[in-house]
Amino acid sequence: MIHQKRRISLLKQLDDNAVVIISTNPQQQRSGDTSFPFRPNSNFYYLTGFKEPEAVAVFSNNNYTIFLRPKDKEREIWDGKRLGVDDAPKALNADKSHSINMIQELITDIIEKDCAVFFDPDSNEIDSNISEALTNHEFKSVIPYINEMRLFKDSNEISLMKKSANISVKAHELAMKKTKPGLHEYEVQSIFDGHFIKNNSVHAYSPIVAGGENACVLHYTENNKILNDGDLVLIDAGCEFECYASDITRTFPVCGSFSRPQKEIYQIVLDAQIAAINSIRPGAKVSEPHQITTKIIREGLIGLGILESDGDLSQFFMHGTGHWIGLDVHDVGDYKLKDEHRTFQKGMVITVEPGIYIGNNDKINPIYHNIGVRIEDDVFVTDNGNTVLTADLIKEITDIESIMNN
Ligand SMILES: [Mn+2]
Repeated sequence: MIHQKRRISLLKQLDDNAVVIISTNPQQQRSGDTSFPFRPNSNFYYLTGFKEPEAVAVFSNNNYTIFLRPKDKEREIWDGKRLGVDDAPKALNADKSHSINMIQELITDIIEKDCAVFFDPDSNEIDSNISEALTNHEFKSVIPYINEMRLFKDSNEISLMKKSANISVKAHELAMKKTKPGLHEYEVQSIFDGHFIKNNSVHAYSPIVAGGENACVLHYTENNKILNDGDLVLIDAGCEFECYASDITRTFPVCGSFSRPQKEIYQIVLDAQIAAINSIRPGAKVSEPHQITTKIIREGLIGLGILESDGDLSQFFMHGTGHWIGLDVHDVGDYKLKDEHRTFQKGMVITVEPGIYIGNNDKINPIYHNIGVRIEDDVFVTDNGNTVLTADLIKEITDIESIMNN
């Protein structure tokens, strides 16, 4: 029912004669005859709830037709069961269903001549076949409308995101407890792999397990070095549960105790992160968290003599403070409306993830070298403020040291 509600609410925003065509992702080949695990297109899944590959949904104010793979006894023995054409209308709340192989022949019957066709311009080749059959129609992008809808999470989505967050929280907690000097980064990653699979989820993005200087490579995913005593480890990992992402970063000492310089840097990032989270409420500008983190991190680094008072902060903090999260880890939705930063509103979910990264910079006191810290949580905007979906995961220095040493 939730998907039908979304289709209706999308159509309400479009022309009366609108027809929406939206298709799912193709199966991606990995190597030889093996494929990557299939993940549906987020927009298609959002509007249909259907998880099989090779499907196209076509809907208007008076019809919802789904094209999908027909039943195939032999293929189903190899690849698994298919919903099939006969069972699709009931299962998906559609008026009609047809084999995907019929789409070119049938699409012109479904879409009348005077319809405005709303589609995803970035979608796959099924759509280009369709557009060839519909040369006389007006085409418009449906994406801005869907993006705006997806930005505001409904209660169904929030409960899935909470579940996703809980799984990731638990995995990070296990990693804190099990990390010790001498382990490889991938051995720590395997804690996440195992915990995610055990909870019917997958990684929402390539996990980062970065010891010491590797933390200063922002998208480090090799995860193949040894974790050394005295270093920090930065872990950016989150699962996807029922297609909903969580995104958490924690940084902690491999040996279980922060050194003084590590503490100093960590505390600045933590103070910045908490202050930024506290600024998130309906009506606040979405640019506010980043303004707060840059101010606190700048002052903190100046206080430690790492940054000069007019110095360039971007050498130590070179990324934004957060992003929308939902069906995609970097979720859709505009941050600006008419060139102006928009304000937070109930239902939005954003990450807050400031960081400080100090490599082997000759100009900086060596006690701070190879320290990379990022702390990230997922924040849901409520009526009066916010709820941190990942709040159960500790991040205070004393809490981290105590969980690691007990
Ligand atoms: Mn993130």
